[in-house]
Amino acid sequence: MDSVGRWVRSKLGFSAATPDLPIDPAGTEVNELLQHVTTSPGEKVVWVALMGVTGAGKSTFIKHCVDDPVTVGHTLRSCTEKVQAYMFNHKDTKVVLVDTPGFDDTQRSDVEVLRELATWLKMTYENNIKLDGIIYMHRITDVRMQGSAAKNLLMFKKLCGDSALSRVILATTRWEEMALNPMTADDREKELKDTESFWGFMVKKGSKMQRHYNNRDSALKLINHYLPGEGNAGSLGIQDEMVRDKKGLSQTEAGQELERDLNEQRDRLGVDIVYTKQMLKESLEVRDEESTQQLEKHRKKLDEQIQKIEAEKKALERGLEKFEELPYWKRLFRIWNNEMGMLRGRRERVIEELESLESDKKNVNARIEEKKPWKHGVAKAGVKAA
Ligand SMILES: Nc1nc2c(ncn2[C@@H]2O[C@H](COP(=O)(O)OP(=O)(O)O)[C@@H](O)[C@H]2O)c(=O)[nH]1
Ligand SMILES: [Mg+2]
Repeated sequence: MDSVGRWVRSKLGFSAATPDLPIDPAGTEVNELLQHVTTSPGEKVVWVALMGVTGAGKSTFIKHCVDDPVTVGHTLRSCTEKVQAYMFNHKDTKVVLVDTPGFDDTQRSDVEVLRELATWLKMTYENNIKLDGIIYMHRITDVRMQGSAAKNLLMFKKLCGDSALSRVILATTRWEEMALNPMTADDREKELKDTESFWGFMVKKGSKMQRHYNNRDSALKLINHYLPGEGNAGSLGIQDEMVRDKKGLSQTEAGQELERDLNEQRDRLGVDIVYTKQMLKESLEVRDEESTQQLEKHRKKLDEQIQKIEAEKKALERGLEKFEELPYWKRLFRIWNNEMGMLRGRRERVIEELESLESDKKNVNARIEEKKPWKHGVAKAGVKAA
């Protein structure tokens, strides 16, 4: 048996023939997070999630607050592949900012994004982590609420549910880009607020609107709404649905919305394929080879798209990944990956501790030096004699 195999056997004590991995490493991810966020007695922790379309400015916002660098997307590829938490200290409070992927990820389907988000939200909720706030970011430069902006907003509402809306801040970004058109920007902001299906409904339910000016002060001003973080934290709609009501992902409001969207896409493709087949039949009858070739190509493409949609629907139906149902190698990888994560975290903390001890040692040495009698003009001999 290779060394990895031996390691796993020794680690978990199962027989290689009938592997049985009893622990759920997804839980250890949250444990690791909690270890990082451990507080001394009396210290407060405030959890704030950032949501919104890719490019709205979530990672940049975090970068303004947290010293550790966050990858900031300068291209259309979305950078936040995973839900990621970042912590910083602000006014005697530990603030944890949670970066989330948008529902327009160029690398992943909406179903994958929802599964990722839902898994994180479920795990944290089960570990008693509640969100004090949710900041929804939107570019004031967006001319219309269409496409990915509209989809993200709709999904956000479905994830949140009504009861969390009082903890939501709707933040507009990129104001400096509207410096030459302040009236247009003001009009857009007003439209967001006055249109029921944009932000109107949420504002009525207690969400606040605030401009974010792309600097640290402005970011902290937003965070200040959630300080000191006593008793305001609560769950999101989807957390209640999954944990309290024990709904499967496809049964949640957000899951249903995605299913509706997938069905619509599939129906549209279905109509297209009927027309294409009809035209194909006609072009075959008149032996128009060029058109036949093109139509065949188009039909193949449609078939592929339909298959992709069907696969997404199945993934949604499967719901959250269950550890026990993962293939063997994936379970091993998860365990290894989490173990590595824990060890890296521990190493960081040990290094921090060592540095702090090193600095203590220096201070103590300096004080010893300082206290030596001859520093104060007392002769060594004199001290000996005494
Ligand atoms: N002008 C301007 N650019 C911004 C602002 N916020 C973010 N950006 C830029 O927009 C791009 C995407 O930002 P990012 O924070 O990665 O967006 P995310 O996908 O929401 O995390 C980056 O090039 C940022 O520098 C803002 O308030 N003003
Ligand atoms: Mg990002």
